[in-house]
Amino acid sequence: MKIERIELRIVPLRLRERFEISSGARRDRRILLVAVHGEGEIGWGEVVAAEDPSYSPETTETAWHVIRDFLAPAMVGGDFENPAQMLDAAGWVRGHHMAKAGLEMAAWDLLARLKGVSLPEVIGGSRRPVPVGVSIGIQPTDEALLEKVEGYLEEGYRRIKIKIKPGRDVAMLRAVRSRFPEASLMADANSAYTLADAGHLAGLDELDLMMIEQPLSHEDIRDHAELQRRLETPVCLDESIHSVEDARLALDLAACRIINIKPGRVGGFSSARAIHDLCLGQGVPVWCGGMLESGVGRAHNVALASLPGFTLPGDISESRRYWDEDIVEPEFVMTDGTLVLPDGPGMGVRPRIERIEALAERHEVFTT
Ligand code: NPG
Repeated sequence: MKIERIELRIVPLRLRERFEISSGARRDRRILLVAVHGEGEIGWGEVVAAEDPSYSPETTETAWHVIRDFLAPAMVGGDFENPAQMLDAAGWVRGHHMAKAGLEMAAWDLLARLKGVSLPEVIGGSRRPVPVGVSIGIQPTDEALLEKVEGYLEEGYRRIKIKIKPGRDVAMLRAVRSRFPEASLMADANSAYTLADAGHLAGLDELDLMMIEQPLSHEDIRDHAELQRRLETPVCLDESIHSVEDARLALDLAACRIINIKPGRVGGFSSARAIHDLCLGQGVPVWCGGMLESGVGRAHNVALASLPGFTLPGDISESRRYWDEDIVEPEFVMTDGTLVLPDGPGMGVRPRIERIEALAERHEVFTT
């Protein structure tokens, strides 16, 4: 696989609704798209870093800098057997998983196109319908939340994730549970609590939640193990897991019973697959997280979620849950609570290049 040219674009897109989590709110995304050209085909990827460093230390701008100054120069002009080898060309670059993942996933899409197979197949999955869920940001009132939950259940989402923070947690979720006794519900705290809150969080145990995601610090694994001992509700780790080594430590310490795998957070499909394989071997369920992606990143997430260990619905909702108009065609439309990639080589959906070019606020091309 010869890498002849790498292109970066920032495409501003406005979410249909403001999305609030425990660390802050966002409405305007700056989607960082990667196009990797080689042997007459183009592979597409998305860097999922946010606009500010509130979820991860990476941002759109740090990713642009690291790709432009370090990653792209190490890769352009190279001839690689596979995307993992392409990443190795910049193996000395520490961290910056989201920047690396954007390139690596574009290279997987390129490889699939060159082989004439679908992206799910080339990474070890299959083109199957993937069950999906929806993530609801913190709402101004419980009534507004109940309305949202009802709407999404009617649309057919297979599970509902609700963002929580101190003061908007146990009582709020109790109201949701009593209105929707049968719904598959989970909570996501995005690191808003400490171990001192363990007694309070145990109040969730009567609500039959599928899990509580990342209750404690984004750097922590040890305290999560202590918290999991005190909770019946399964703990799921997200922010704390950056690599298969982190996942191994978390499972060895029983710090969680479920892992959220976001390919961007862990540095791409190769790393995501290693975590998936580890969890599958130990009977630990995984699901694919979301980062408010455009259709490009969504396609990669659907592909990843087709691996056999992804037994729980992911944060991979249909295009219209996020955007008035997506930047891929066809857009993602849910059928019976599932998404599937269209038939065809690579990620199946086509980036709408004219719209992308018209919207792009920055564009840079790297060649040899
Ligand atoms: O549907 O893509 C989606 C959003 C899923 O809740 C979601 N993402 O903490 O997992 C998260 C959260 C998030 C989104 C965090 C954007 C940071 C930025």
